[in-house]
Amino acid sequence: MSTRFKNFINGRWDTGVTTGTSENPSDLGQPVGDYARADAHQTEMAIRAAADAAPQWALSTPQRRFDALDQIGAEILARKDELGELLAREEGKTLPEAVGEAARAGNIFKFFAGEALRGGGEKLASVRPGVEVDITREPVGVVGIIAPWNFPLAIPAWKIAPALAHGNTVVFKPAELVPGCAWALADIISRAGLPAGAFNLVNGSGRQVGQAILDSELVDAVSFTGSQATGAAVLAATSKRGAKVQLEMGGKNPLVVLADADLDLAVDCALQGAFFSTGQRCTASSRLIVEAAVHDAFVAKLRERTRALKVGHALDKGTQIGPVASRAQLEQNQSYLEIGRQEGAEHLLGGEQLERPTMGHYMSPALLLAKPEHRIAREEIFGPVAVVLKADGYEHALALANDTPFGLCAGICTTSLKHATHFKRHAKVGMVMVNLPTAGVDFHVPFGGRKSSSHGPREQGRYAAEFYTTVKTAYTFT
Ligand code: TXE
Repeated sequence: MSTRFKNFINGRWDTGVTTGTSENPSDLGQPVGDYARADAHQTEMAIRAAADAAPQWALSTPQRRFDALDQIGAEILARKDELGELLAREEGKTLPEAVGEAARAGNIFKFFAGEALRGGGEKLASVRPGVEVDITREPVGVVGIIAPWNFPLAIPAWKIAPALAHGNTVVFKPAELVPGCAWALADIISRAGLPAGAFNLVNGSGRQVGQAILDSELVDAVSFTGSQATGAAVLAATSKRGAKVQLEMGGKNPLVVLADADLDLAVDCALQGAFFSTGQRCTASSRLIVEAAVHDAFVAKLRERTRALKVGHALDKGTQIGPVASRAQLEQNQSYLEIGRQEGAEHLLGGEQLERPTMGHYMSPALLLAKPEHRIAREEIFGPVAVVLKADGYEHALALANDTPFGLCAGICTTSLKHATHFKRHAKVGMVMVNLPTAGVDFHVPFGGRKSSSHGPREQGRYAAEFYTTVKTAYTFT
């Protein structure tokens, strides 16, 4: 098989130093394609190209940046079905989820096309006579973007689009599981009229490509989404040399169900939040905290609905839960189920590895009754595994919800305005949902968390400017 998914460095498509294969987790017999893997040296060439292009792109007109991003967004939207199919084959989420993600990526580029025009600044009177003060935002420079595999179009889009919109140049390193999606995005970006080097795609390992981005003095800022362990390494490396850094590192998101909730709505929220996208979302509702009065009724309903979910090939009509994205992730899910059993959690259903007509990483969604101190109730599993915790009442539920090192998202199902309002105020997270699953966010508003979930300014929406620009204050005496 010839290398289909190449790197894009300094305006040219390049082979790597080695070749990797992108698997199809629904059908291991039908790989998606071969891809070029770069080493540290090739990564440095991409970084140099981005640094050389930075002054020109920083001074480009807002119209030029608008046109480029608008064109990218329009093409993604026009081809969302085809891109969605590629995404479903490569990452394993169902076709409707994948097409929805492609559309989100297109909308993100469209939104940031508008942001290029809305730049602006402030003019203030000085405290000194005859002096004027201008406050403007300037690009940061070269941005290194290190992305995970679980949203292979949307997450790169919500990092690349604001970077370019605000006049930065980009070196993008995708996760190794999803080079096809990265290539498709780069292919579209390559035709948008950017100067050579303004956008670069470099596939390869975190150890080589990722590390070269972190260590380069030419990279002014790094935006990372991935695991906590890698996030800590990214923070250490970038802090050492004083680069700007933004980290998104997942969650253990609580969904509180109070006794006054609409129980069917609450079960819907739990089912969607915990298991859709095979539970591989940083915003997944992985801790279901249920008030004692409705605990048994809620668990019984959720159990029935979970049992009925159809696990299958990502492209099959009727599949609700696609395969787990990789063997390593499947093994991690299985090992957490074993840890749960050893800790004394009550395994209610699911977690079996399933056989389907094609060989893939299929696993049924799992539900367990756990205690707050269990590891399965504290650590991010990142699979179709949810735990139920029992709460005595609202105050106890809130305390359990906040009893976690993470702080990305929290949800509550209730018909009480008083409790909903209190929860919005007191949940120690970056995002709160009322009568909605914890997963499922808009593309035009800030995204991010607190505590171990996030570090640095928010992503997405107007707030993205905090990371992708630096503020300049200019004084003029006239
Ligand atoms: O993540 P990594 P992986 C969690 C989830 C999952 C686990 C492992 O629990 O099971 O992480 O997934 C790059 N320097 N999440 O291995 O390693 C890497 O190549 C620079 C949750 O995919 O964090 C990839 O591009 N970069 C999360 C990116 O970092 C390095 C989403 C993320 O990979 C690097 C993904 C290094 N030394 C995983 N090492 C969420 N909650 O959204 C790796 N990378």
